[in-house]
Amino acid sequence: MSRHAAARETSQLDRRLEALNSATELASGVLPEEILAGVLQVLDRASSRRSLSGDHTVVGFFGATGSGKSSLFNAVSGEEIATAAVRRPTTTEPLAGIWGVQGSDALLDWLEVRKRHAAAPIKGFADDDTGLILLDLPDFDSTRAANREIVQRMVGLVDVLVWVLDPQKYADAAVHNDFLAPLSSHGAVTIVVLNQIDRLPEHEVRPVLESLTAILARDGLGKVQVLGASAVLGTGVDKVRAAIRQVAMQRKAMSQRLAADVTLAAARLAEASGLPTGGTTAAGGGTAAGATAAAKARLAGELAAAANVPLVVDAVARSYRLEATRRTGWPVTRWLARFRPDPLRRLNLRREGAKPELNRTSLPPAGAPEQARTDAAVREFAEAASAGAPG
Ligand SMILES: Nc1nc2c(ncn2[C@@H]2O[C@H](COP(=O)(O)OP(=O)(O)O)[C@@H](O)[C@H]2O)c(=O)[nH]1
Ligand SMILES: [Mg+2]
Repeated sequence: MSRHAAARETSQLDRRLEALNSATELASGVLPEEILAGVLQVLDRASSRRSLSGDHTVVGFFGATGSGKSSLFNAVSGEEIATAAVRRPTTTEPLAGIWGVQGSDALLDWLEVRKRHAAAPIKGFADDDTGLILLDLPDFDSTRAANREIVQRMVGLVDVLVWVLDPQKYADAAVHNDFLAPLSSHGAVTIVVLNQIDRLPEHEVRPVLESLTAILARDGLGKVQVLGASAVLGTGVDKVRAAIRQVAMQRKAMSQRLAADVTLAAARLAEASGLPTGGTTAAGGGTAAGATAAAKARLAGELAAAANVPLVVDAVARSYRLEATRRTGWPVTRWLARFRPDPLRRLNLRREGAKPELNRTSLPPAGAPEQARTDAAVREFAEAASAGAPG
């Protein structure tokens, strides 16, 4: 991605965060507290993450107990950084493998990752300026609540989510219902790995990958990358590495993740406020019908009537006819016309040398009916013009 495109993406994220902030302010006191708290958390996280290193991409390995997160973390890193466990206890604390150590401390402090390992450069994958941070994480289905909490928090913080599944448990409801489907808006920063493919008979690898792809499509992650791998044999590990490398090198995962958070938060706000979600009307995207020519004409007509314009028009017409008769008519009618009062003069609208600021017209003043008629006309116009716009 060019520097230019990256800047554009950043300013677009700026605008969306600002809009989400305004929406939250408008909704304060109107929508339920817990919805607003969730959105504020998104805004808060976004500003924290953006104030920290934008040159680092944080990639977390998530999955069920024994799926092979630690083993895959090691295989991708090319080092035995993490302890993969044949027996329990397993990973209880996040562990970071870092390429490009400079400037990642504050970011890791914010992530609350204490165990940090400066990893050796891997040719063609990551060297000192890749700015890549891999995180080995506890199991999302851990029996320890503290571990599950860490995972929940990390799911909300990392830039890229790598889900490590295995052939036994890849279809388990827990991972799909609790994590993948709710984060379907995060497809651009999600990679799914089916690990332990060495445990499957070769002819079953493809059907299982296809079945997993189909389940992910139902989660709303139809476009996500699905890779088969064996952390133990090393099969497919290059592809996992390449996928991670590509995301890190583009330097836009952070913005994409935060953008996905904004999308999700905006959808929740829209849902809570009873607006249709999805499609163009979600998140304030509705288009007002606008002021049609017919509505404008109706409004003008009503305002004119309330301001006595027809009365004046009528008086002008009659005055003109009278004047014409006086000047050009048959002498008898011309003579009679002299005794007819000028309708305009009667309205006090035709006094020679009249000063408008001193002389009031004799038009009837606007009373309650005219006021009501004006109000109704303006209301009707506003309603017609804003039809279809979100609340
Ligand atoms: N056959 C096979 N075993 C694996 C694979 N990956 C991990 N394992 C084994 O599965 C067990 C759990 O692995 P670990 O990496 O600790 O899983 P974690 O709990 O997800 O971190 C260990 O005994 C690993 O050796 C794999 O790709 N194939
Ligand atoms: Mg582990």
